[in-house]
Amino acid sequence: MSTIFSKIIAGEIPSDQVYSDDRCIAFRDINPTAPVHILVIPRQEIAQLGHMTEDHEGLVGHLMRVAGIVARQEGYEDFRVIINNGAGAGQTVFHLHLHVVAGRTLSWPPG
Ligand code: DGP
Repeated sequence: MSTIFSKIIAGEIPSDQVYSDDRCIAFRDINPTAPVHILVIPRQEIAQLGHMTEDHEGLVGHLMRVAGIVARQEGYEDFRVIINNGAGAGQTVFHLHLHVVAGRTLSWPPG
């Protein structure tokens, strides 16, 4: 099922895009939790990490590499990547996305 992120990929809803290639896009989260809070999403619709198949391994590896690219682009070598899988884990948009968070002290464990 399509989500608001499909509309962002299609350009039907504006976003503050910071990266784009043939497999994914990255844009600033509308509700940032840190000075840098970027979402990296595949162009392909995959609802959540737990629905990944072996066929998606290359794509998801690419998303991870792009997380590093966008963090460095923002001037940060230290950053955190978060994937919420399922409503119980805080997922609200069911189109796979990596949160890339940087620019403040990040405590551990996360909430
Ligand atoms: P999650 O809770 O892991 O599913 O994260 C979804 C994130 O998506 C949340 O941090 C807010 C962000 N978000 C939701 N709708 C929009 C939107 O229309 N534009 C942008 N830029 N971010 C959105």
